[in-house]
Amino acid sequence: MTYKLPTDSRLQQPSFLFGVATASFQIEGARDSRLACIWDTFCATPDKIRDGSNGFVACDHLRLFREDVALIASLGVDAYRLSISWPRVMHADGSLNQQGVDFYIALLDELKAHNIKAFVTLYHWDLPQHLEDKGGWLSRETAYKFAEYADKISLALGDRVYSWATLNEPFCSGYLGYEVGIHAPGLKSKAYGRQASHHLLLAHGLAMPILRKNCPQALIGIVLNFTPAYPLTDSAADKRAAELADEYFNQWYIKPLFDKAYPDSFANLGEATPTILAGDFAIIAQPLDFLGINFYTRAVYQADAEADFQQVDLPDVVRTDIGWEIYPQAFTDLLVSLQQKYPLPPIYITENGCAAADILTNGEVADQMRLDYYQQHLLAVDQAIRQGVDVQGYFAWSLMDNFEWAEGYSKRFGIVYVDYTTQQRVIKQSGLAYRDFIQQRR
Ligand code: IFM
Repeated sequence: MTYKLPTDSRLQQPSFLFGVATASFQIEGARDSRLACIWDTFCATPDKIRDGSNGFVACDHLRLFREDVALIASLGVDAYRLSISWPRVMHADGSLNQQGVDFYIALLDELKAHNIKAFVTLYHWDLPQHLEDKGGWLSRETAYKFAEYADKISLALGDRVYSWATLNEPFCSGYLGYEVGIHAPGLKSKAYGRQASHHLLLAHGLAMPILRKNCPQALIGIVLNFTPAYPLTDSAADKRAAELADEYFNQWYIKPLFDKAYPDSFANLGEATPTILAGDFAIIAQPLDFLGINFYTRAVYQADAEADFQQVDLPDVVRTDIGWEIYPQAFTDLLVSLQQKYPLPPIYITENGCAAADILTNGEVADQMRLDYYQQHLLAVDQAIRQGVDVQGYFAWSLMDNFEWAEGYSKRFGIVYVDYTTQQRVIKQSGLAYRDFIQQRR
C-alpha cells in the first residue's frame, strides 16, 4: 500500500521535499531545566484539558530524541519540522540556558548526521510564563523579547538550521488563546484577541531581519493556518457571511504580511480595535523566503441577524476523530486563491493530517481513514501545483501521536503510534505508505 500520484506530478520529483512535523510542547516533556510556559499553567487549571493531562512527559522526546531521529530517518523523509521551546533555551533574565541549547544542538546534529534538513519554528505556542505574567502577547514588549530570543538562539544554532519559521499559526495563539480562551493562556475578549494577534505579527516582523542577518544561508518565513470559509447557500447574505469569516480567521494573518493592512472589516472592530503604532505594518511586511501553510479542514457559514457570520455544522459529512470535515477540494481552492490574492513566495505545506481513533492490534495500526486522507490531500496539492501554485514541500502532521493541546492525549494525529505507557513507537500503515511513496520516487 502506498500513495498514488500521477507520474508527471511535481510531488514525484526528487526536488520536492517531504517531511514530518512536531512541536516542542507536544512531544518533548519537561524533565530538565526548562522554565514553566503558559501551557503548563493552562494544564494545571481544572477543566481546561479534556483528559486532565499535561506536557510533563509527553512523548519523552527529550530522552528519546536519538531513537526518534532514527525513526524519522527510517521513513526516508528529506526534512523534519520541529519547534524550539523558548522557556527551555532562555533564562528569565534573557540569557541563554546552555543546557536547553545543548539539547537542540544535539538534536540538530543528529538530524544532520542522517542527512535530514531541519525546519525550525521559533514559537509554537509555549510562551514563558514569566512573560505572560507581564502581559504576554497583550504587551508590546513581548514582541521585542521574542526578537531577542530569535537573535540569541539563531546565533547559537547557526547553520545547523535549514529553515527558520518565526511563528506557527498566530491565529491559534491570538484568537484561541486570548479571544475565546480555549488555548493557553485562556483569556476571553475580542479586544485581547486582536491586540495579541497584532503583537504576534509584530514579533514576526521584528525577528525576520535578525534571522536573515544571523543565518543568511537559511530559508526564513512564517507558518500560517487556514480554514477556508464556504457559504451554506448561494444567497448573497451567506456569501457575505463566509467572506467576513474568511477575513476574520484567515486573511487577518496573511494580509498584513503582503498588503501592510488588515482586512476591510478592521474598520468595524469598534472597542476591540487594537493599538497599532506608526510603522508597525512596515515592520510586519518583511520579504519572505517561504510561506508555510497548514491545512486540515474547511468551515461553512451562514448569515446571522446578530453577528457577522454563523458557523454551521453540516450533517452527513465525513469527519475525522476531532470532528473536522474531510474536504480536500478546499485545500486546492485555498492554495489557488492565495496565489491570486498575494505575491506569494514559494510555499511549503508545513502541516496536513488527520486525527483518528487508532488501535494497536498485533503490532500494527490499520489507519485506513488517515491513508485515505493523505491520498486525497496529496492529490489536492498536486492539483494546486498544476494551477500554478509554487509548492515545494509537504510535511505530514504529525510524525507521532502527541499532546493535542486542549484535547490532551485523546486525539491521535501521528503517522507513528505512541504507547504512552511504554513510550513504544509503531509506524502506522499511513506512515509505511508515506515511507514507500518517498522511496519509490527515488
Ligand atoms: O497539533 C496541532 C499543531 O500543534 C498545530 N496545528 C494543528 C495541529 C492539529 O490540531
